Amino acid sequence: MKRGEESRVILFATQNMHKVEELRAVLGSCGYSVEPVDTPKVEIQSSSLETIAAYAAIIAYNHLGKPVVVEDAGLFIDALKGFPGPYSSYVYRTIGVQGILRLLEGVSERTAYFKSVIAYAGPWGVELFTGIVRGRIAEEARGSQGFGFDPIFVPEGSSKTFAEMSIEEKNLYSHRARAASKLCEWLTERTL
Ligand code: ITT
Repeated sequence: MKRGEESRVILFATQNMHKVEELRAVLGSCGYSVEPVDTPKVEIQSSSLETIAAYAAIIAYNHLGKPVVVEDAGLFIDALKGFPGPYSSYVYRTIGVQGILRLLEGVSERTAYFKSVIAYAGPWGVELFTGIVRGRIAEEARGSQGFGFDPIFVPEGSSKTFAEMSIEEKNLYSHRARAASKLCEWLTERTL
């Protein structure tokens, strides 16, 4: 690695390689590479994704001793008053996509949004970058790409679910890509 290159690598504490690929595509376009690191992501209980992500990033930074990104995301369904929101990971592992479809059986108000909070911790403290995409929950699961609730989420402006899109297409809409673009702007400003 050449001098200076190290600062162009963003370490990302996650177990989810789909998230890594999505962030790579965005940060690559502003000159940064993304490397997953196997640091424990400690998730405190909170109803705020910002709080969960900020704590997790600070703990990961203290553990690793190097600047590190953590991301926390969730699906907020209007008819369910924002459920599963910050509990999305647990709900996905328990009732899953089919469970959400069952909860919405006969419900015509199917609007929802995904929210992503990227927390970047380092000697500067912790910076937060958020992104939201509004859309609706499909009547049935469609597509095989992506992860989590992608097969049932249709973003505004498309008729496809995220699971029917390539990473590049999902990134045109996604909460994570929007948060990552803000991180890109911040990184670019700091290196000017
Ligand atoms: P980490 O290792 O980064 O924690 P994770 O998959 O557990 O990976 P989260 O804790 O942020 O991620 O959990 C968010 C859950 O919300 C995730 O398990 C998915 O079910 C769902 N989710 C978040 N973003 C999503 C996306 O872009 N597409 C589909 N589902 C998503």
